[in-house]
Amino acid sequence: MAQVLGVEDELRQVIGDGDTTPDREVEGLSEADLLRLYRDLILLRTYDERSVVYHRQGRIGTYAIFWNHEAMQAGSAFALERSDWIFPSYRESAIGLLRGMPPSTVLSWWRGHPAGWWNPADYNVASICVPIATHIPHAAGLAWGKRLRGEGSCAIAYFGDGATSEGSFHEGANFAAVMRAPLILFCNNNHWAISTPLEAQTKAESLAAKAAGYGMPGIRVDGTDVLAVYEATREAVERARAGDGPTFIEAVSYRTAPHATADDPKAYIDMERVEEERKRECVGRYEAYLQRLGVLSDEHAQQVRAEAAALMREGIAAAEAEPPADPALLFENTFVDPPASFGRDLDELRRILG
Ligand SMILES: Cc1ncc(C[n+]2csc(CCOP(=O)(O)OP(=O)(O)O)c2C)c(N)n1
Ligand SMILES: [Mg+2]
Repeated sequence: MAQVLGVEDELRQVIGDGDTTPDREVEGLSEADLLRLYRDLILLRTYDERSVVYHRQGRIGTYAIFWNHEAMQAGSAFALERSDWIFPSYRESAIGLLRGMPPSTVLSWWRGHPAGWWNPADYNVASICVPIATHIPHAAGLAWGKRLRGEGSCAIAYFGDGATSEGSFHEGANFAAVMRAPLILFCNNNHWAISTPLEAQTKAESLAAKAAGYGMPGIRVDGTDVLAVYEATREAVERARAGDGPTFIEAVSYRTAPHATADDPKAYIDMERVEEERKRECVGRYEAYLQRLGVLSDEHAQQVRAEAAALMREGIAAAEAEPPADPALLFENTFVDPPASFGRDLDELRRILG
């Protein structure tokens, strides 16, 4: 008989509210670690806020905003080793920055320029996945491969609440569990799949509850609490490395920005709830926690922000300095014997582009 593993209903939290809910501390994190995590959060926040500006200025194309998702991304990535693999969705487009990828690479991706393509093996970060959930079987396969080779590393796949309704999610989760693949299934539950609310997405009591059906543990964590996310992911990583298979993490938040720059959520979202959620956004919460601990000075915070802003300025300048891409790229590597029409189409494209 397959064993049904525990699923948690409680939302795990570490950061209190500075009032009635006390702060906890995460065992094993030094002050230097806490500040490194702060830097990661600020890097992502700065990337996101600058990207929205660059979009408005016409310097990048459509962009999937991740404002208030930074804690999920930075907290979970912090629990990984460099040898562990990251499979991002479009919502985690800039997660490579945490592995030393230059901002210009990610900005180029959003500019639709080939300079935005990277070799996944350089960072152990897979390509940004736009077709919902299709990277989950890829991540499960890579993780299984790591297990077969006895490498001791693991993989994490990021996806949203909407992705849990896709066949690829089911296939990847089931396969990972059956093969005891060292995989972390990290679900960013921001309550919306564009304009589809969570209530219309599933009848399950929680998304973590789905883990029971695959015979893996399910953890629910406050997605705006970077330390709770870190702690939960660290547990899942330990489980994976010990050969105990995958874990499903449901990180709960509420989407406080449009789905992407092409979306107007006022047409469907409860804007009062958005305002409430923005008050407890993840970067401010962590800053307040560090200040209560006496770990973060105003000067240090300013310095970290200034460094991130400078990186972004360099990043957009480098992305814009790329020479235009060769339009032939659109036609190459599709067919061994390209149809004759491709040649005519390419000539036409060159004529249009001047
Ligand atoms: C297979 C597939 N179907 C539909 C879409 C169009 N689409 C883009 S984003 C999105 C919503 C996904 O919501 P969720 O999984 O909750 O992730 P979030 O955007 O909230 O991070 C949809 C349906 C797509 N990209 N891929
Ligand atoms: Mg969502």
